[in-house]
Amino acid sequence: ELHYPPRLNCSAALLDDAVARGQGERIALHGAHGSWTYARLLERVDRIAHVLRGPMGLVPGNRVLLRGANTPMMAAALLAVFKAGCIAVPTMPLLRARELATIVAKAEVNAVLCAADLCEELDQLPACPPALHFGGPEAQLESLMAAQPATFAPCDTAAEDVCLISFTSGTTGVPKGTMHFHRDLLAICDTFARNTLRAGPDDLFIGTPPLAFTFGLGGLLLFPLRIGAASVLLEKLTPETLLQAIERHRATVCFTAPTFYRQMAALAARFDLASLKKTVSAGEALPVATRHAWQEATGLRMIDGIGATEMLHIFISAAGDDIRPGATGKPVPGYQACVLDEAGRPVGPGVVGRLAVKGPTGCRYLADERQRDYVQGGWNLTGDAYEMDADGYFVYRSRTDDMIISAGYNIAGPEVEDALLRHPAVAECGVIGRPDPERGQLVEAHVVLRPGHAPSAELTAQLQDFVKSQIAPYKYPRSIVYAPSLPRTETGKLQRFRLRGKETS
Ligand code: 3UK
Repeated sequence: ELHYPPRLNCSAALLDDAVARGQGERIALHGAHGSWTYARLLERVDRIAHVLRGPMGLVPGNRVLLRGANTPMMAAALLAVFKAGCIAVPTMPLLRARELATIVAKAEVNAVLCAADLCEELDQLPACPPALHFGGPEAQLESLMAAQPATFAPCDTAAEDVCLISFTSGTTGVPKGTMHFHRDLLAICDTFARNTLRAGPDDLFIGTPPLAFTFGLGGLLLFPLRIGAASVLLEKLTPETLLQAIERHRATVCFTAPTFYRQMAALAARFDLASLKKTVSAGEALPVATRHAWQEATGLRMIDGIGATEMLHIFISAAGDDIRPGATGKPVPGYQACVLDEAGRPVGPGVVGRLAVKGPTGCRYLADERQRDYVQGGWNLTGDAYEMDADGYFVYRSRTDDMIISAGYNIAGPEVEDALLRHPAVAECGVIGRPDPERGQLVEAHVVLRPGHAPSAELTAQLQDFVKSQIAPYKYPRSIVYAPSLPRTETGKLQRFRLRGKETS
């Protein structure tokens, strides 16, 4: 059971309380240009909060769009918006003007804080709310901050006041806004992070997910602050530069998506990764082949966890001895999950159905229609096809909409992908159903080869035979398309709709 006082400001609970406990001189954030102690971060947050409520003229409840890569300044801006009693609307750095315009309208944004290197797209908006830039040569925000008092009394918010409107990254293209309370930002620290991740004050967090994605907001900012630990915030990471950063900072806890772990596993031998203790994979399904490759390369057992923007963070996961390869895990303490049929009735173990989840952090859509269709009695339908095994472990099959139906068989693309990834020639792959006059849909694999391998008819036949030797033969990809790379979102998700849209011969 989680208990929070009825009046609660999450920023004060995370940061002011840490400094009051004597954490002030410990490092909170490492960035590319230096490190900030807890006291320094608090001071930055307080000055930004003053700018919001003073020169920017905002009042509690106003919505502030944030745009920036992972930097200490971006983290401070987020915490300042919460502290001022405003509502943060973080946006992914790669979003373009059109998507930003949708978010500005849907979330009724009142003001913008934007990293100087990302302001171009914003300048193209037909109606951009008042904006301040930070981190650049102009540094409008920083110069206003310098003139403000160094301490700000936290806005007296209710635990159930909205502090965050987060838009789903969307594998389908349409961004959906979800609302979260001050209480929720602490609740993810006190459920998944406390019970499953179990990190401590001497841990050093690192990873790729943007702070604008709740996977990153939790993993790289809220979780470390809640326990007095430190976090490394770096922009534009690649599998290679993330490995370098882990080695250089001696990071202990890493958050990223399966595709990054796959690529890191292939390079890991060149780095000293002995500092790493816990690695968390989320964003899309973790293939058993990737789990094994990572364990082989690092000796670490991956903590897989399914989370969603709607639920704020991870709600089914497993760590340590509870890990069962092939399963995501069990509901995180505090959450409930079940598998439902089309009519909304629970199905028994071993039957694939629609995943429903309920817990302290979900689920509130900005749009009422969505709330009506996807949330019933506090249960949220995530859009995932799952099955529960006899021991209560939840096994991912596919996104509900991505199940391939070929000649009457239901085939889950990720299962075929997992089989292909076990083949030494395959670096990345994505499996979709292509419309087919005879079979309804045809299983088609899009494959990126590892260096040293080239496409050929022989390789195609080899890969097909290989899949047939790993899983039921009817699931093998009748079509294989070779590609230099696969389309992914900023959050590491394969964009299957883009593979389906591709013309093939
Ligand atoms: C898929 C997974 C299988 C699944 C997220 C951790 O991904 C996050 O949020 P999004 O709203 O997407 C949610 C959807 O992504 N998914 C995520 N993790 C897994 N599928 N195994 C997994 N481990 O389809 C889910 O419905 O972008 C992840 C924390 C916070 C997040 N927002």
